[in-house]
Amino acid sequence: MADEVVLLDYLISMFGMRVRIALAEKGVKYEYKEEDLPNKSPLLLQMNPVHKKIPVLIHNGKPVCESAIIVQYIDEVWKDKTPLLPSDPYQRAQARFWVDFIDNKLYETGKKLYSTKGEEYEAGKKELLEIFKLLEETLGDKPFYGCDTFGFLDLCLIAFYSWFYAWETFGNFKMEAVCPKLMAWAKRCLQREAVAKTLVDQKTVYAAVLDMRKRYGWE
Ligand SMILES: N[C@@H](CCC(=O)N[C@@H](CS)C(=O)NCC(=O)O)C(=O)O
Repeated sequence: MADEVVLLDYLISMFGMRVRIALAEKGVKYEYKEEDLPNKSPLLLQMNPVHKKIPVLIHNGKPVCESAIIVQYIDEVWKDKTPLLPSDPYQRAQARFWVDFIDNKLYETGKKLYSTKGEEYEAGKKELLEIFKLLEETLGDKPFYGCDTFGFLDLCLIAFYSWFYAWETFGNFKMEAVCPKLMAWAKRCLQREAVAKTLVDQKTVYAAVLDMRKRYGWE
């Protein structure tokens, strides 16, 4: 019986984009269902009752939640296609460590640039630039985090690329000046079809952030 794969998602979500890149890398066909996050569907509430967040992958009726866990699940289930996680246990642990770092730091820090003012904004901007410099240092002179090939950590980080323009604009800085090697890495990732066709245009994300600022009174 063919796999039934449904993805509950939200177009500009970096977490959702991770899952879409992984599905594209593996060539998995799926049904995409866009959520209206202020009015979550009964299906989302039923499938992710703990966090009530997208993305949720529903595989043959069973939900898998949390983007990094979903990407690892996809890698294990569709293992005949190019693997995403490193085969070496130590490299795998390292990749998971940095994805966890990104998950704990990047989204919340980036958010401060368009949702706060004054000291909080300044501290957020400083921290964001430090995070990018640290991520650049971690990459070193390798072409990808997965060494010679695009892998789990590359995938989980490049999904944030669509948000770079919004952060640069609200933070009044240029990624190219802060972390040129990281930007060269991003360009290499963008050469992959699965990445290029999945990432949402940066100006679309910026417009959505402007809209969010109005809606939540962050202006
Ligand atoms: N740690 C989660 C984060 C997912 C997340 O924050 N999703 C947001 C959209 S980007 C969401 O569903 N927000 C709805 C809400 O918080 O009510 C993951 O990696 O999947």
